[in-house]
Amino acid sequence: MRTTLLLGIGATLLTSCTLKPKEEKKPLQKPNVIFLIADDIGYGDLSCYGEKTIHTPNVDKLASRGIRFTNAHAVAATSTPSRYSLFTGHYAWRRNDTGIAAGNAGMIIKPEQPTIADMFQSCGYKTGAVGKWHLGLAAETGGQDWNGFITPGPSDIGFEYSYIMAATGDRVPCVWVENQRVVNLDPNDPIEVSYKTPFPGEPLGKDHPELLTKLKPSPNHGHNQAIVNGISRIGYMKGGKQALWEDENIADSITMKAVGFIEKHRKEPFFLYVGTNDAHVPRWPHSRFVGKSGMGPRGDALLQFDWTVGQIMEALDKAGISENTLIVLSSDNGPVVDDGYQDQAVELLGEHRPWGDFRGGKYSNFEAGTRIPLIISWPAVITSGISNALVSHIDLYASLAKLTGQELEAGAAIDSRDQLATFLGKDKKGRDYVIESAGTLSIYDGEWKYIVPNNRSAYNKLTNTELGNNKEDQLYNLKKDIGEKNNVASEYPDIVARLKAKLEVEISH
Ligand code: NG6
Ligand code: CA
Repeated sequence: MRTTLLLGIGATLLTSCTLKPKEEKKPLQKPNVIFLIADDIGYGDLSCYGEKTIHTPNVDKLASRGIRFTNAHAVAATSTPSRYSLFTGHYAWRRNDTGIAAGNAGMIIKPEQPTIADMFQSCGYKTGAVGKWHLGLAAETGGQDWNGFITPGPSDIGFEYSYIMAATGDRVPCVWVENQRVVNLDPNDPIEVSYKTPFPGEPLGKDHPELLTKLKPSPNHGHNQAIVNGISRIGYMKGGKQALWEDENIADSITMKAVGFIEKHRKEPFFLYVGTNDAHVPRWPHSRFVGKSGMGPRGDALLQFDWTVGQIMEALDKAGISENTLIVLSSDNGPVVDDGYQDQAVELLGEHRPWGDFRGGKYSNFEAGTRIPLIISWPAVITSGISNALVSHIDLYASLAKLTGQELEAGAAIDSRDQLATFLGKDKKGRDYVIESAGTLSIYDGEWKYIVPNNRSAYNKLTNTELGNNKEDQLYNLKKDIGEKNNVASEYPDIVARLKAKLEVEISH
């Protein structure tokens, strides 16, 4: 089976986009594929993207071996819809239930819906998901058996192995779930989770600030419910004391499991999704990073992310599989400084601009919400460089299906287009346009960006983010006005009409 597929791959590569191995060595084996998806890391948070204030040497090394995209877009400005779209090749905004998921949300991707992991699995890859999940577990909200086998779960949507946090670092349950069972659970101390009702006798952050020994929530942000490791969270939780994660070990745990997966499967093609936590709140990096950035926990967490990248690259080198491993490094959405805890991110930011030259940030329709770093490296095939091509996460599914020679099954990845040549640096243009979402939709064609009018608030006072909402049409020329300062919709009604028409065609699909 493997041999046939291998021949298929070679043929696909050569016929579909006239790619060849850089040097005429042996025929290409199917590449391993790793998605390394950071959480809330912005365009300006990695030194290879030009900001001078933070130093991320491992990411920069990866970029120097691969292609660094300057015009790459996530589908959404928050995690759940962004990751949903990445995994399914289906725009999250087509559904009304893909907003930020609670820690006890039911599976957002239903087992019958094809995913990129299914696609890899069906062509013989070993598949794994490690780290942040945030796509729900079990058939319905609140339906998880936290003390038994949690099903359906990652294995039902293509991930043979999984080691995940159910939602986010700031949402209960604060435990690792490995192959759909809570790790280290003491059966005599069962876990209970609720997003509605507190558990009698369990202290809450809002009543017990003296128990918040690590981080206190920012005023008015919530995050003042269950207390785990001296940090209050969103949601209520009881029990499972032995299973609780230590926040400072989250990056180590994710990295160790990712490296373990690589070692175990080094002799067979694999697809590994690694969702890191780091810059997402609560930011509590390991002590070896503390104080190293001069920017407090957020900056230190960026260094921690860089360390994870380095560890993964080193594991690939040690396993002798660096050359033929395709790494996609990106972020789920743009950056945010104060996202709910008093961690001094605002006070210590200094000159650092996590959003680069862009306006807005996480949650925003302005560019910084969804303009994300993207680096793709595959030393055996890709010639390194920078690409200004317009690309979106949505196309990774169809493009990697093309790479592996797979036909998309009926109904799979309906919004995903084959952009393999662009992702591999051969095509410099990319998509005609991308669609972004943050409560409303935007369409951007590489020059003009149109944001659909809406009645939502223009500003998120909690996070200090300009959200890009407006009752009027908004049109920006990003070639001349990268910071989206001048709304020129009234001057260019024809361009507004053209972009609106394109968007409507997409919406009606
Ligand atoms: C928000 C949280 C924020 C963060 C976000 C999810 C409040 C006030 N803010 O609702 O702290 O958890 O959800 O972030 O609750 S994401 O990157 O996972 O989408
Ligand atoms: Ca995120």
